[in-house]
Amino acid sequence: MGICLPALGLWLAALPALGQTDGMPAMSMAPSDMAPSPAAAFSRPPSSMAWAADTRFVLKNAKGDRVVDSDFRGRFLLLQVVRGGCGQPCRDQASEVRSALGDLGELGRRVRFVQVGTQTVGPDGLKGSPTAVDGVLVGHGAAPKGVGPAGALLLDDEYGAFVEALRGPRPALSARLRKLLAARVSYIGIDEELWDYAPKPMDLMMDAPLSTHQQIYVDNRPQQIGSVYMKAVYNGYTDGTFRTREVRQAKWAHLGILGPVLRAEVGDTLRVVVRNNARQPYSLHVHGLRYAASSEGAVTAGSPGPRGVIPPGGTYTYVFDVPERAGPGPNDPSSIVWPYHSHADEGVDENTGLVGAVIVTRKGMARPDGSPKDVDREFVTLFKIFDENRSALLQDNIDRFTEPGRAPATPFLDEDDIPTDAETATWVESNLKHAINGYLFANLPGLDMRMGEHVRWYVISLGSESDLHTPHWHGQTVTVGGRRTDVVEVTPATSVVADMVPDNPGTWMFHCHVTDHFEAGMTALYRVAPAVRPSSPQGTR
Ligand SMILES: [Cu+2]
Repeated sequence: MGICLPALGLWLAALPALGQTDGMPAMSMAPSDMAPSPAAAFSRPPSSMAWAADTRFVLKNAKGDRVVDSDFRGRFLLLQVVRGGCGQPCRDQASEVRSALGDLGELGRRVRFVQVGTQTVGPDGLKGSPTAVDGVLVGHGAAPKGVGPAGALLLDDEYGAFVEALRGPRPALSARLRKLLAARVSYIGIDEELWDYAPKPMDLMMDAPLSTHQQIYVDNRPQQIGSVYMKAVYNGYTDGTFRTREVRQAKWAHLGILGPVLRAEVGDTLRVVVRNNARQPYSLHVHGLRYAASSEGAVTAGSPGPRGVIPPGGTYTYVFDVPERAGPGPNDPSSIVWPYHSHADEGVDENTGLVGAVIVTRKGMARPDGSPKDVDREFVTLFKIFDENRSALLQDNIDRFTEPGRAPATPFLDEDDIPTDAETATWVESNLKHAINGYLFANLPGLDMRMGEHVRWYVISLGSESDLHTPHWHGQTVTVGGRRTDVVEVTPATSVVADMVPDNPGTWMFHCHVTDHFEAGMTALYRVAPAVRPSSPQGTR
C-alpha cells in the first residue's frame, strides 16, 4: 500500500517538536497554524527551534485530521524544495529524482516524492511563501544554502526526521538512495534509569567482604551515594515507535551499562534512529565511521545546519557510511571496534552513562548478523572510571540517595586532583567508579567461553587522564596485531582488539593492572569451560 497524498487530499505540515508522549507526533500548534489550506500547508518553526532536529511532517487530510502515522512507517519522504523562479533547473532535477526512484525498483516504492515551493509545482506540489520554504529547511535541520535551489531532503518514516540532503544527476542519486534505503537500521533510545555498579556488594574476585576502603565505592550512607545511581544510557528498541525495548541477547549480557553493539561490514551504510527520552540534550557521536556534519553528533562553532544534538523529547536519524578506511587495516584482524558516545557536553555525557561500541568487519568476512566469520565469541569491555562528580545527574543522585545537607559540595576537579579536606576527598573518591562496563569488584557477568574457541576481545577506554588502563588476563595469552601478550594498553577513546584461543580451563581474573584501579574495583572474572566434544554418531561413544 502506497500513501496517496493527493488522492486523499492530504496536506503536509511542518511542526516543531514540542514534546510527545507515546511516540506519536505532538500536535501542539495553534489552530491557525494547522489550517489545511495549500498556502498554509507548512509553517516556519519559532526561531527558538531554529534547527530542532526532529521538526516533523504530519500528514493531514482535507478536514485537518491527522492521518494514521503507521501508514507511513518504514517509508521515506523525498522533499524537493523549489524556490520561485528556479524554473528549468528545478524541473530537470525533479526528472532526475523521478528517474532515480525508477531505477530502484521495489525499493523505490518506499519513497514518496513531494515538491514544496513558492509556486505551485506539479500535482503533488505544495505552495508556500519563500520564508515558509526556508522554514521547512531550517525546521529539518538543513541549511537553506546547503540544499540549493533544487535540492531534495530525504526524510525518515513517520517522524519526518531529516536523513540527508540530496541533489545531482540520476546515477549518483540512484546509488545514494539505494545505500540509504538498504541501510542497516538501529533504533536507540536515550533513557534515564537506575544503574547498580555492584549488584552483589562484595569483592567477588576474592569472594570476600569489601574492605573499609572498598566500601567507600559501594555503601550507601547519609553522606555518600553508594552503588546505585540515576544514569542516562543507550537502550536498543525494536522499531521507530520506541515502545518496545530490544531484549539483549545472552551473548551480550556482559555489556552492562554499554549501549547496544552496532555492527557493520565494510561497504555498509548504517541508519541509527535515536530518541532522546532524557532531560538534557544528548547525541550519538561515533568514532571511525564516515559521516556528514549532520551526523557528527557534536556542535562546532560556525557550522550551520543540524549536527545531531537531540533536544529532550527529540528524535534524530544519523547516517554512517562504512568505507574501507572505517574497517580493519592491513595489520588488523577481521574486525575492529570503535567507541560511540554522546558529545553534546562530551566530558559530562560519557560520565552520565552514554557510551557504546561499533564493530566493523572486513568486506566479505561478515556473517548475516555482521559478526566475523572466523570468530566464535566476542566480548566488548570498556575500562572507564565513571566520574559521578561530573555526571549531568549528580544533583539528582544527591537528592535521591543522601540525607539532605550531608553530601559535601562537589568541587570541580579532575579525577587526579586532591581536595583539601578529608571529608570532601572521601566524597569525591566515593563517586569515582573504577568500572569495567559499569561493574565493580567482579560483578561483571557473562564472560564465558570454551577451550579452543577463537575468542575476540574488544577493549576500549574512555575518560580523563586517570583512564590509562592495562587490562590483564590471568590464565591465557592473547595476540594483538601479531604481538603476543597478556596485558594490553588503552587510553581514553582508544581501543585494542585482542584474540585469544583459551587452552587453560578454569575461572580466571581479568582486571586493570594499575594498582589504584584494581583496588578500587576494576576487576572481572572470566570462565573457560572444557571444549565441547564433537557429537558422536548414534549408537557409539
Ligand atoms: Cu585502570
